[in-house]
Amino acid sequence: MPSTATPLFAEPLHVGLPNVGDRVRLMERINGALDRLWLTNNGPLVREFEARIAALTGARHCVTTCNATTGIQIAAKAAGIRAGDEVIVPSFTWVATAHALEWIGIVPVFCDVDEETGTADVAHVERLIGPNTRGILGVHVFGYPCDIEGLSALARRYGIPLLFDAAHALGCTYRGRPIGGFGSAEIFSFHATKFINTFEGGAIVTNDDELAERARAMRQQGLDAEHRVAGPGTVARMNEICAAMGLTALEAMDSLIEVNRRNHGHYEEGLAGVAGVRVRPMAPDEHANYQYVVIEIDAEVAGVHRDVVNDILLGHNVLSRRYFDPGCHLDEPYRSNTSRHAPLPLPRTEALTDRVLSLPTGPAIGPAEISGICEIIRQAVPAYGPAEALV
Ligand code: T4K
Repeated sequence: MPSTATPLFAEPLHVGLPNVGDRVRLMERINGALDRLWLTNNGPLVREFEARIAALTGARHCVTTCNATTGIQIAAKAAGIRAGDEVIVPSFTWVATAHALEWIGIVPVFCDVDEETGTADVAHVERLIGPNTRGILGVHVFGYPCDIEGLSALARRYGIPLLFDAAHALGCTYRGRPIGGFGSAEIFSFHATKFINTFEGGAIVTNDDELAERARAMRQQGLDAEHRVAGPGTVARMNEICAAMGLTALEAMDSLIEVNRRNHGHYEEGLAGVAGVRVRPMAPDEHANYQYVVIEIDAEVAGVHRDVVNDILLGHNVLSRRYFDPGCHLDEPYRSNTSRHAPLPLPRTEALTDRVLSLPTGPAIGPAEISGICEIIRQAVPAYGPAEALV
């Protein structure tokens, strides 16, 4: 940890502070659930939340879950992927993407990414397709949509399901269409740190009627609409309190995007001209939720490594996060068995993971805080030249 005598910020600035929305509305909804004494198992708030997410994404079905990790597992099973099958996933993601599969015996095989978008490199995905490949799981990392057209063409050619981990991508678009309606299914996260949160939660969104029906049964002990056991299942449903939070947060969605977009712009202005430092852009000509502000620090050009800047920020109470370093292929259990999980080196993932740093955003911070954070970064970069002391 750095030794900063006086931190610039007295209170910590977080990445991922929850967006709560109108607290009075939230409590009204929670009180309604308590009055009804209907707390879980497909209650009215969950059904309303599912309808809102389906409408927002333009997809026919939304099946909520207790989190996205379990959502990925259920979506994979509902798409017919079985234990022992291989699924190609990018290594540049939160480890949940890979662990969700590994935990149920599906083998994640890591592909490299396109450095500009951070998403799966379609050519590399194709090179990894082998006799045991039964699926592709793309990740719209930081809300940047995958090359959906390229991955869809591969999935069609090889006759395998295509899923998307859309944990970061609610409110984002691909070629003008909302994320949520692509591939066999897309999975959102509504964890507390996500753009729209339900304390904990997730959703499988799909246009496939049968996949939706299977997923709906699987998340509730395999019970079908007539309450008969139709197959194996687990318990992965969302409860009414979580849906109350989700509905309330959704009401604030437009203003959240506006705040995040403004903050993103302030960071771009504050770091403009700092050699070797850039704010990762959102996809051009698309809608984005701007939930993550991710900078890249090229150590050779900036004259300082990302980790040093991170330590300096932490010393000033700016709780930046190294999302996502290292790549999953270098995490246990995958790095011990690279011949199974990552048959090739992943040079672009490793270059990217060495540069990225997520910075605080959201309604809790504004231009003054961002200007302070940018000043800390500018002073940390020798290539930028000496600046006035902060403290
Ligand atoms: N796929 C992708 C691509 C994902 O990024 C994730 C989750 C998933 C799948 C799985 O989704 P879920 O199954 O969880 O629904 C955080 C989140 O916990 C994790 O959900 C998220 N990705 C990941 C990118 O970030 P951690 O371990 O870095 O941090 P955490 O949650 O302890 O706290 C992060 C920051 O947020 C801290 O500075 C404190 C602040 N915070 C956190 C919580 C929970 C708050 O201020 N309030 C809170 O309630 O993983």
